[in-house]
Amino acid sequence: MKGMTNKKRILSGVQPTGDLHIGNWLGAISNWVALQEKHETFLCVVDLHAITTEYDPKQLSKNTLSTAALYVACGIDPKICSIFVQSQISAHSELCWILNCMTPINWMERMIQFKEKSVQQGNNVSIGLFDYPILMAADILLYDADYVPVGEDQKQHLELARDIAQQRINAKFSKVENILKIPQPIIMKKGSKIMSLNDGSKKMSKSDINEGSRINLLDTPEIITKKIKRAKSDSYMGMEFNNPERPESRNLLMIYSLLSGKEVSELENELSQTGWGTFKKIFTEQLIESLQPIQERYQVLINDPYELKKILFEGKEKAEAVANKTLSRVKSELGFFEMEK
Ligand code: AQP
Repeated sequence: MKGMTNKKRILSGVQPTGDLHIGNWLGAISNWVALQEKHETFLCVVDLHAITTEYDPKQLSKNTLSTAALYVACGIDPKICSIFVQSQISAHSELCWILNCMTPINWMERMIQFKEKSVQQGNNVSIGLFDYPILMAADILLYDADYVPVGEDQKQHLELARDIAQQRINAKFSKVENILKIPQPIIMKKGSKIMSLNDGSKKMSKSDINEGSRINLLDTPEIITKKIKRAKSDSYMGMEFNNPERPESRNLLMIYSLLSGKEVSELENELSQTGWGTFKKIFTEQLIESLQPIQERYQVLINDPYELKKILFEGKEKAEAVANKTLSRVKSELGFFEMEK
């Protein structure tokens, strides 16, 4: 199970389901950036997950490339991380099938994200959406990941991956050594759940039908200004973090703190007498300033398809070698026929 280096290994990814928003960045990608130097990092664009809900085939490939370009634009260094596309490595689907057959259906019926997303979709819910957490377990377990940096919303899925690996594979089939490594979540305290701009009690999400509910990483300054102007506020004076009646104030303060590098307590003092109108102006300026370098780097890379594809090719080569090795180990331990022993 040893990796190519002594560094602990990380695996994470984002679905190319649309434009990435500041929740994906502050909750997930910025953590990858902070961890990449000290870890062996595998980052995938999880396009097989992206077809679990209604999608446009004309956009899938484009969104996949743009998601990968945004990883780099946000500070992921392709020289030290392997960036790859999930569907390019068939071991993900194959391990998913094996884990499907090992997982009790009642474990799946508890999954909150499925319950929430299936309500939105009415009669169109696919088996793929139900199976999403098992595919995610396969993604993680294939790489013998030590850590999985994700936002709060993915914590339950990670627990499921741990349970499948431990209880349904290792406990049942291991002979001497454990077959699968048990991964740990890394969920940062700050930014682990960025909320919608329209409703501070609801997660910011790519699939929210209301475009004004989120700030996308590629939104222009004009769009950002408009969205923040329309963002939900309240009738209180001054900005507060811990008042349960003010989830919108809490959310924007959290985002502002992450972008400016200032502590929330410091901001609360600074802004205790500031009204929403003034705060929204300061907030908008900060947001535009923080996103500008990401947008500039993105434009360079997206206009250089040769470089982008080279990054994804090299990432695939490294990732596939690791994934195939794990899959062979699992198949062998689970009793599948092998051509050569
Ligand atoms: N609002 C959020 N706050 C903090 N972290 C977030 N993440 C997503 N939304 C927030 C984290 O981003 C990573 C990638 O997420 P994903 O695209 O794989 O799926 P998701 O969690 O379902 O994200 P979305 O934006 O809500 O996408 P859709 O609407 O397509 O389902 C994960 O680490 C996630 O925790």
